[in-house]
Amino acid sequence: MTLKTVPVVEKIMDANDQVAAENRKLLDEAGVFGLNIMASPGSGKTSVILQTIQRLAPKLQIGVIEGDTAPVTIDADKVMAAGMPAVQINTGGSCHLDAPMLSRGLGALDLKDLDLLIVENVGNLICPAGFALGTHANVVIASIPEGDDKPYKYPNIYRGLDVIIINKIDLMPYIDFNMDYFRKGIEILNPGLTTFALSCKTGEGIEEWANWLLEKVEDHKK
Ligand SMILES: Nc1nc2c(ncn2[C@@H]2O[C@H](COP(=O)(O)OP(=O)(O)O)[C@@H](O)[C@H]2O)c(=O)[nH]1
Ligand SMILES: [Mg+2]
Repeated sequence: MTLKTVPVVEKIMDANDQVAAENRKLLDEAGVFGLNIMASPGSGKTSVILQTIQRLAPKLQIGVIEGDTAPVTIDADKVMAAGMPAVQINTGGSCHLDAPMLSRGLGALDLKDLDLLIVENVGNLICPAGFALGTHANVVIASIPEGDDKPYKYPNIYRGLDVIIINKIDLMPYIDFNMDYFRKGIEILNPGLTTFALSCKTGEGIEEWANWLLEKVEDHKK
C-alpha cells in the first residue's frame, strides 16, 4: 500500500511545480515581482498588505490575490477599498493555495499594468510550505501573540523563506515573548534570514520593510 501511495504524491507535486514554472514565466514576461505571504490566521497578513499598499502606492501598481477557504471577500474588499485590484480565490476548504489556483488568479488580473503581485496564502503554518506558486519570494509573518516557540514547532515553513516579518511588536509589553529565543529558532533553520520587526498598529518598522520590498521590485525590472 505504502509503495503505491508514494509515486502518486510525487506526481502531484511534479504537476504543481510545472504550473509554478509557468506562473513564474507569466510574471517575468509582464515584469511583475511576485510575493507569497504565509502565516497563521490573524497574524496580520492583510494588515501588512494594506500598510505596504499605503507606503508603496505612489510608486508601484500592486495587485493582490487573496486565498481563502470560504467564499468571503472580506480581505479582497479591503484591498480594493485601498485602491488596488484584488482577486479572491476560494480554495473550497483546502488549507493552502497551489500553483494551478494561482494560475487562475493571474488570469483574472491585468498583469501588464502591475509592478508587484502580493499573494495572501491561506492562514496556517503547515500546508502552504509544501506548494510552490511561482512567486519570486516567500515571506512568513509571525506575530507576538502567537508565541516565541513557533519556529521550533513548525520548522518546515521557515526553511524556504527569503524574509520574515515579526508583526505586532506594539504588544511586546503585554505578552511573554522572548525575542532572542524566537530569533535563535529562525537562525537554526534559516541562517542570516532578512528580518523585519514591525507594527501595523503604530507603523513602527513599516518603512524599512517597504523599502526592502521596493528594492526587490526595482531589481526585478532590470
Ligand atoms: N496590536 C496589533 N494588532 C494588529 C497588528 N497587525 C494586525 N493587527 C490586528 O490583528 C487582527 C488580524 O489582522 P489581519 O491583518 O486580518 O490578519 P490575517 O488574518 O493574517 O490577514 C486584526 O484585528 C488586526 O487589526 C499590529 O501590528 N498590532
Ligand atoms: Mg487576511
